[in-house]
Amino acid sequence: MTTPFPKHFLWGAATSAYQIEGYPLADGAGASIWHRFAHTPGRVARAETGDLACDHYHRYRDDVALMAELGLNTYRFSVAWGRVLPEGRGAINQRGLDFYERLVDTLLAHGIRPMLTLYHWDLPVALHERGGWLNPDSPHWFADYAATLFRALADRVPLWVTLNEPWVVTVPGYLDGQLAPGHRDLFEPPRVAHHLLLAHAEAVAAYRTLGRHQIGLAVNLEPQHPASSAPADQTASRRRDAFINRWFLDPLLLGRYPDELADIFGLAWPDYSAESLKVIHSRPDFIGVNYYSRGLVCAAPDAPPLKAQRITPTHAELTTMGWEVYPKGLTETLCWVRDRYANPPLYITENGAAFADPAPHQGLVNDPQRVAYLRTHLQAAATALEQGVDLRGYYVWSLLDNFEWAEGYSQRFGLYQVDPHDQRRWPKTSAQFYQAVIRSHGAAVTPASGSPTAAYA
Ligand code: GBH
Repeated sequence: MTTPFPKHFLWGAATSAYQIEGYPLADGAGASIWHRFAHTPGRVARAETGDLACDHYHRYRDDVALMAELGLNTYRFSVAWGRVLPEGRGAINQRGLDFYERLVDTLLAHGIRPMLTLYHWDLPVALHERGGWLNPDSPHWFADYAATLFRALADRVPLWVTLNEPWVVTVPGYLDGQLAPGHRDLFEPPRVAHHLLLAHAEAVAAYRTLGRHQIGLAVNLEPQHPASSAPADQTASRRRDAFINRWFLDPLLLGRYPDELADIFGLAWPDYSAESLKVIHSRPDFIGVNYYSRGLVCAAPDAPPLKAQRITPTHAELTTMGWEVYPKGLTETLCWVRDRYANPPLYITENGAAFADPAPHQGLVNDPQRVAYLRTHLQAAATALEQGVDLRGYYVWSLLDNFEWAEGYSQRFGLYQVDPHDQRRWPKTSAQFYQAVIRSHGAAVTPASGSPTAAYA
């Protein structure tokens, strides 16, 4: 069977440190803003925390064995900054660094290429107390931390991601207050965003002085569609597109922020120096796209600063996160990046869905909705490949059910079921499906016959 997936396509799964590791203070680690946030009453559903999570910190060998069983040839994980630098900067905590060295070596021993994310939202508290991402020194802190990891692991880790979803750090973190550090402020987000972009650019520059390449960042992208043909809804959807999809990629790849942002933030929008914008304007080696859904947008004059809001379509299939299942949007997003930003190499660094899975039956969790979600999104990726998108790999979010931030453990995205009170891992049918996809180099994405399960039965 023919497949549009190139021979050396990377087949992976993704996780992040605070969401799976557990024992966030073990072996001399410094606390992160997520540790603090989760331990603040009222912030996370049912007062759940990452204290135990999937105990991946101790069970990483078993988890790498699961990856090998799936047939993954790559795995995306993040490093907890505070395990390596408990104060965020200064003295290295060798025991923390050792964990990642062991993990990387175990992956390599199984032929699994590590993709290492330097920052997946867990800023050391010590740095937050110095202003965190609001401090103009924060880009240097990050670049120094990145350089520490490059020194230790650049010879063994071929793929690096600086930041995961700077938009989520900025907006839920500093504007809406839903995620750590939980600020609600209009003036902070534009400053945080600028420092994140500078942090990314400085880390990339440090990496390149080592003569290395394959460093990028991961952004959350979601096409924004107007809920009606009314001009007000169309304007609202364009504003939301600038706000979510172009806020970070435009300055990076085109050298300027979208005009809509100055309008959205009004007096809170800073007068950035041309010099700093020039530092930011730099092409990463690849863009990581995290895709989950689209936004259906209507005008909301009473909802500042965006004056636009997302509505939930009544007819559509929704995940338990309330996100519409919309595979076509993945093709649209990949083609949009290709056209707007001159065809950069791309990875789908996250794609997946939360559903209410049943308990395991005879050792297997039946999750037909996730199988369908993965199949249709992989088909959408195949369509993008056929249309000339330079897509190099795909990572399922996530390998394991894990700590889903403010939602705690209730939202389950894994290929393997994990109950935080009983650390056993149970495969889901989506794991079997993905294994068949990988084994067939993507051919099993398209069912061999009419039956939805025929391709991997
Ligand atoms: C990812 O972020 C994270 O990288 C990962 O850690 C997490 O576990 C995973 O997704 C699942 O949540 O209409 O304004 O509410 C998710 C990125 C960005 C997707 C915001 C949903 C909704 C925008 N999210 N988006 S809004």
